[in-house]
Amino acid sequence: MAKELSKKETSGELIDKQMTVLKANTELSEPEIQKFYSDFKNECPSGTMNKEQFYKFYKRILVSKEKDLSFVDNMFAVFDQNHDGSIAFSEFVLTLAMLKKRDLNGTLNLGFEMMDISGDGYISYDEMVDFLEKITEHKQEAIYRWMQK
Ligand SMILES: [Ca+2]
Repeated sequence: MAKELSKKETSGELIDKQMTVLKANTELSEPEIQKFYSDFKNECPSGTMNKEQFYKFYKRILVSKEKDLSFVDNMFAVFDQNHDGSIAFSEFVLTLAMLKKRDLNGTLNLGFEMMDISGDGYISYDEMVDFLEKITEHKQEAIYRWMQK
């Protein structure tokens, strides 16, 4: 789905089909999506967000409190759902909506996608080690306690 949308998004405006998909899969209204789109186009005039732009976004929005930038690559892989190296508007909005939901399936999928940097559907030994190395001791303890419940 994201792959189909991203091809068309790079050149033009948000089309009806994209709006329908985004409205159906998020709790956003049409004016909210249009506002998101106009902000997105301001930040990313090309219509897609590259890693450098995502780094700035991540630093400003997602980790403004703890300043932990170790997960940028992992989060980029989560947003870049079709793994073409950039984040299309639909990928951006759908992933933010998924992050906001926070149900058990969403949390598990997020954890898996954060580790699966290559996006091949498997977590390699190197991906696992890389992920665990980025987790601070404090976070490891929190995960351990969560697993004990
Ligand atoms: Ca993409």
